[in-house]
Amino acid sequence: MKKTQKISIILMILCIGCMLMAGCTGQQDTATSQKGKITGIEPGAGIMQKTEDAIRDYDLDFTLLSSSSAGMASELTKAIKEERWIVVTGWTPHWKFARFDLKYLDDPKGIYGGEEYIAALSRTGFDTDNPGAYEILSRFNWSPEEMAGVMLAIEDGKTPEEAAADYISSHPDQVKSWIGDVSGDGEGVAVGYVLWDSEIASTNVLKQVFEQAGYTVKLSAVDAGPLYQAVASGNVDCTISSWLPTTHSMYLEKYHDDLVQAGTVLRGAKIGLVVPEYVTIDSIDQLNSVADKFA
Ligand code: PBE
Repeated sequence: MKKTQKISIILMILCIGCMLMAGCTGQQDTATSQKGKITGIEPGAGIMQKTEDAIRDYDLDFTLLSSSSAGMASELTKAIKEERWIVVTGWTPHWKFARFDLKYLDDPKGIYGGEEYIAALSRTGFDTDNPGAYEILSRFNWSPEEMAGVMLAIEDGKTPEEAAADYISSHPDQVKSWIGDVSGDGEGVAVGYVLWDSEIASTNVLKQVFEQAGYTVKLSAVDAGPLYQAVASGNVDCTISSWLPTTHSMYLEKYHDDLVQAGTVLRGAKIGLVVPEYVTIDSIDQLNSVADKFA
């Protein structure tokens, strides 16, 4: 064989080898590009940042899609109708647990914390500027079931105002225990909140409690980051959209010097990754083995 022939044969073998390898990695690419999707909510929500941490710490082959609370809920509803696998950023209280059979995936690394509570936060100086309103804010508290009931009424078609008014008229003793002998005389209270289903429910109830006590209430809906900033800078008086100790740890770290924790609105809250019951895994660390089912 001539030297040139030998070289061309070697080149051919090399080429075939390369093509085979490319074919293989090509296949691998399709496998790894079948990344799973986690259906999320607004980027500023604490649960979104915790989910980025979970993707990193569990080394998940998943992408987090941002959406809105309402968008997440409608994706979940659609998937369940079609019995498709879906994993969403979920939290309790939420009407979805009354509507569907769902479960939290176990979180052995504890990224999402344990039991959460919802805090009432005020700007510094609100207690002395408006002691009556501060008193109501610090006494306002209810159970996860009570909050979920108002959320479900809204999901079933009532406006937040109607659902809050129904709640208030059917819980006169509880409302009396929040108001006590405070009387507002038309004084203004600026309340900030985020448009999460849970906070739409609670903030509308609080608004009507303040109004029943004689205050004039201005609600402002903003994202979580701007909300903490607004309370810390005194642009709003208070909020009951604060989930602690884990969900909003990043915001509390940043603003805690300029915020007052006025009270505890609710105990027994929770955040995490939520799937329908028919999804056959139970833990976040099993997600990678079925990533393609969530693609
Ligand atoms: N949530 C509802 C919020 C707090 C309330 C769980 C979506 C969050 O993740 O920041």
